[in-house]
Amino acid sequence: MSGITVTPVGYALGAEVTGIDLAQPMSREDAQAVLDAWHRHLILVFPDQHITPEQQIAFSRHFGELDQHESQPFNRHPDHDEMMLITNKLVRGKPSQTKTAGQNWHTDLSYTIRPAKGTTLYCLEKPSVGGDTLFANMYLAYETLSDKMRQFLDGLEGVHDASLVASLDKRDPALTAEFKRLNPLVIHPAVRTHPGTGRRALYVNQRVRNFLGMSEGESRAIIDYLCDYAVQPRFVYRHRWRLNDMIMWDNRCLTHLAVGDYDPAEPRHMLRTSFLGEYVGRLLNPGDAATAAAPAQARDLAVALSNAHD
Ligand SMILES: O=C(O)CCC(=O)C(=O)O
Ligand SMILES: [Fe+2]
Repeated sequence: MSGITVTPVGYALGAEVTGIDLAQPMSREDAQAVLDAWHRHLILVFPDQHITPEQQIAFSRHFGELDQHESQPFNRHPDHDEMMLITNKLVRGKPSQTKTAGQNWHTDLSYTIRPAKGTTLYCLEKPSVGGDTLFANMYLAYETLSDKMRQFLDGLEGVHDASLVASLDKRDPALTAEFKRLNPLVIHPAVRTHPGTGRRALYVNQRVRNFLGMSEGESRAIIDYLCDYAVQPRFVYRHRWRLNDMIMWDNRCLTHLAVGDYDPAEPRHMLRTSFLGEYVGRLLNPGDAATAAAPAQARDLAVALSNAHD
């Protein structure tokens, strides 16, 4: 039996998990209990963890194959391709490329053909106040829309555009150009069924340029409406970081945002891993396969799917 305790910290989503030391190998029972809690609460907070990058990677591997970040020319961990630095500190003596990462509502790596199903983020340094992260429950967003709106959305696909990632203009221009080249336009369903829970969730965020078959003008009004609707306060959990918090969220059924509410002169330093999800995406233009960054199997599948839809 698992010895973990799960305590909800938000009504819409979020729970704290105690009674587990992530520096130790995880038992099968604990891994199952964490997975069940994750499916129920969407974001889990493990307070007061003292772990190395290797231990964070080992924990993450319980939940899926790890993204090697082929799509990310920015801030990979120097020793581990499975890890990214989300930091405002200098990286190898240079300004960090992720100091304003995540500052629009998004779900991780949705501009790739096999987006991350989950992400872990571990807090090693934090500002004296603020630097919070918001999370919104996309099941609730979908389930509370009208029947007509849900029927409309059920048939739609969104075009996800990496150039809509927040504050790319603040990053190194050469790396940003490479990032865009590696991440051509990708299509995902506007509503996804979560394989672990069977529930349907809205999969539209501020990185969607338009819906397939609709103009950008037509799409814009609907995307803006849905993005506003999905993040209303009753659907949101606000995470106020404590040092050594390790958190884990589900990108298939929530959207999140780094608020940026802190003094940039103070360090904020986090380590992140992402676990690969289902094969849901395909390239808008199959010709982009030559440059698209993705595990080979995902790329082959995306090209096959794109051709099938031509
Ligand atoms: O730094 C944060 O609060 C979150 C950044 C983010 O969106 C991410 O790491 O996926
Ligand atoms: Fe993110």
